[in-house]
Amino acid sequence: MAQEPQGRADGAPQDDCLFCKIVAGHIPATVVRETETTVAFRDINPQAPTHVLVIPKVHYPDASALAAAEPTVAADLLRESAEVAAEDKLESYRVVFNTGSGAGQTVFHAHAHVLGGRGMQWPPG
Ligand code: IU
Repeated sequence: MAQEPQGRADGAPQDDCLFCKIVAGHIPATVVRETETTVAFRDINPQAPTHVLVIPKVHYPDASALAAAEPTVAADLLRESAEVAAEDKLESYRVVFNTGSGAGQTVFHAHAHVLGGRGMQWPPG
């Protein structure tokens, strides 16, 4: 599991978590979809024409911790990723879960990156 600064993993909102603040509406974001369990918003530093983050409303430090604790919500992230891709009319797209700082994770609230609208390379950098 990725490091979690506050060490909690019960899904409760964290006062110092940027994405919890977006869920609460305390920080603005360009929200494209919202469900009972998830919020999807455009990344502020987009790496592709479509770059949307799909996050759970509950707080877990990464997608693996979310899947272990609340697997149906983890599945919701995948379902919503597909809906984001469909709304942006993407024929192909990439869903990324950076897990741990060594993999590039910088925000320790589970999130899926949905990237599309340009050609993709493999392997990723
Ligand atoms: P990462 O996988 O933890 O590195 O992804 C975090 C993403 O959150 C990253 O792509 C940032 O550009 C994005 N982000 C954002 O959309 N809004 C913010 O206020 C902040 C980061 I801070």
